[in-house]
Amino acid sequence: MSDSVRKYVKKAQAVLNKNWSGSYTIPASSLYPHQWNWDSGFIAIGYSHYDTRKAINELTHLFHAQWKNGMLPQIVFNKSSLGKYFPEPDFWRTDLSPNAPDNCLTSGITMPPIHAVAVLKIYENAQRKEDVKDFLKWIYPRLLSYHRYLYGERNMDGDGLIYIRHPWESGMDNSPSWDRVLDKIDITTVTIPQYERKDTQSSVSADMRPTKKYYDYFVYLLEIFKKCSYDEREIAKECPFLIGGPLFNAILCASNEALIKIGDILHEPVEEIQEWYTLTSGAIRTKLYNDNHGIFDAYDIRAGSLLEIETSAGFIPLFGGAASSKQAGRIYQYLNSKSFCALHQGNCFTFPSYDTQKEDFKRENYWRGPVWININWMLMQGLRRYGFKQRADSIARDILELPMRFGFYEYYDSFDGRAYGSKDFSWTASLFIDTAYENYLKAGKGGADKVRTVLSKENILNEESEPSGISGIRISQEMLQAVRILQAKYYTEQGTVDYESIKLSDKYSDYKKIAASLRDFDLSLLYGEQDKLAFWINLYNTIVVDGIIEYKVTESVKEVAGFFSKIQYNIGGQGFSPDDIEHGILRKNRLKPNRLWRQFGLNNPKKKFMLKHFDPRIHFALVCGSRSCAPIKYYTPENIDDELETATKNFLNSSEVIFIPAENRILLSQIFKWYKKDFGGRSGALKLLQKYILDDDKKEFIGKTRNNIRIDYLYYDWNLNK
Ligand code: 2M8
Repeated sequence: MSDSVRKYVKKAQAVLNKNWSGSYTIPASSLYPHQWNWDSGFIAIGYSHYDTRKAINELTHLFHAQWKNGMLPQIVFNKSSLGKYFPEPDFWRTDLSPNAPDNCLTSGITMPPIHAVAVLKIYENAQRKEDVKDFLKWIYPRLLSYHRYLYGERNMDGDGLIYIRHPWESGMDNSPSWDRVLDKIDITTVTIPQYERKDTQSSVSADMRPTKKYYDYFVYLLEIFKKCSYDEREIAKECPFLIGGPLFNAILCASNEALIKIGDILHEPVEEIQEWYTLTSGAIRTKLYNDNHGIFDAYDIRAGSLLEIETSAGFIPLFGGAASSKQAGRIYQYLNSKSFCALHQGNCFTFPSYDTQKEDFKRENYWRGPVWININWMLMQGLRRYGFKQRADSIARDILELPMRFGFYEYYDSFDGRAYGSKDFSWTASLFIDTAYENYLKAGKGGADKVRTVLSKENILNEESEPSGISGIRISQEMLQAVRILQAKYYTEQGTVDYESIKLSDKYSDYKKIAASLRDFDLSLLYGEQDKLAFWINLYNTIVVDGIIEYKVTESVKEVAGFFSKIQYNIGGQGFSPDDIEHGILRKNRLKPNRLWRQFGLNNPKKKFMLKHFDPRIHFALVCGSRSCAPIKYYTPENIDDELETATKNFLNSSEVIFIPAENRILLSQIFKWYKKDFGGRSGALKLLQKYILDDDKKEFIGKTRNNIRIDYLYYDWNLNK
């Protein structure tokens, strides 16, 4: 991990320390002085990377307040902080319920059930698994009882679509999703008790908080709960707000999956949980998906209809694996539009909480537009899960960049990233830590550094197959055609490679035959510079794929020592390795990083194949089989110039470039360190950035600060680009 990211991980840890009460972590001192339900789940995930004990304490404290019917309350009140928040226990009156816990003060509603996901993370990230086993045994039945409560008490039709009965239960309290339902409630004929809000008196501007009208509805719903003594059946009859939403249910799916894994670790039967997963994911797919706009909506149970409101919640089914692949494709299209910040769109920071094109989109008002880190974090994982790598990476960058630029705040402006809401917000800090570890620090944990095979001599990969029988220039044409077919079928749109499927396909055998024909290919037949550029770039990318398959690489090319220098294709009687192609031919024999000799020695006959011109944009097109490389693409001789422009633009606007203007600092991919000279040194790199970066503010920043910018380098993730 780069030192800068590490430094910010420390700052994030300081935020969590500041908010640590002794046995749990408050969300933020300005607005939220007690323990919050899903906040603690997210917070424990951050701790799991560096303080297992605290992660365990966080959830233990929360689950000590679990209700007797299994409900996990939204807030656990700290008796010594009473008087700073509304509503507090005197207003909730949970003592009216026989289910309320005996020794804790809590609210009478719940929140999205992220906790099993957090528990599994604690286990997975623990250095010593045995230290966590007791906790796992303690919390497993409690998690089960929480989920059983949801399936028993909040499952109106028994179809697994779990409902919430208050906007606060959604976690996205002020979301426009609820307006229509709340606006229908007639409160003119009922008396709303006197209450005094504390949130509008805090350091956070009242404009960013819900309006009085909506607070009246919130309070009104609480009155119903009290009238029903928190009896779920009574509430279900009385409450006008009963919603089966995509966020809550998708999180429940993810937690069911985690619970199954925890059950397996503890050798417990998990059939019941599997059934829950099937039910809820099915209900999301069939009941909540709205093909009209390609997103998941919330379902208003009272009205029996979908609430067609385009919020970030509608994308989260990807996180729980609940979307079908067709639905995921549609969602992805919508996500990749101006509405939710298309990839590399102007100044837009992903991922707004509400469609930016709607008239009532609000930049500053919480849950009505700004970017939230926890939603980003879930979407990032959902996108990865469905193979949308590039988009997931760009969200990872925003998760890191927003707090690094603007501080660990509650939420951020989608257009200029300005920070809003509470300062020093805990889940922003903890999910920053998780993202930093998962994307930078821990990268390589899957064996990226373990050498399994040592290649001590040249290994020709196109020696075994029978050649296809073609000859002359057709060999290179057919070769490109075969690569194009492989890319169309097995390179994802996001630039990752489906190695497992390629290996078994006929197309790969066809490709191998054509690769075998290269043995008789006369390279002097390649004439124009464009043709050569496209030929060599495509060949480099494909020999890497071929080598990965041949050597059964599972986690990283680093498993095979000598990968880039010893695997070769025999072309016209001479062996060409990826290093020959990159450092010899394409880089015109410039030095390879950390090596003192040139790829082609004085009398090396391959020298004559070096390109006439060196184009630094090749660094954004060559794919070394790793996550930090550019996404893999096929390059055409006719359009190679435009294609290299696009590849460069994509790479420079991806998570491999992070701006921290407050510190006059930019974090760049290691590629810029290794190939500093190729880019014309520091000033060349800055010029390149200024040319290709899309965000106007960042362009201006480079222009103004050029001489004082400090450049640091990000961790290079060598895990396989699968
Ligand atoms: C916000 O909600 C609380 C009520 O639960 C509030 O506005 O007072 C939401 O952002 C919610 O998702 C979050 O858990 C809570 C504490 O961070 O604040």
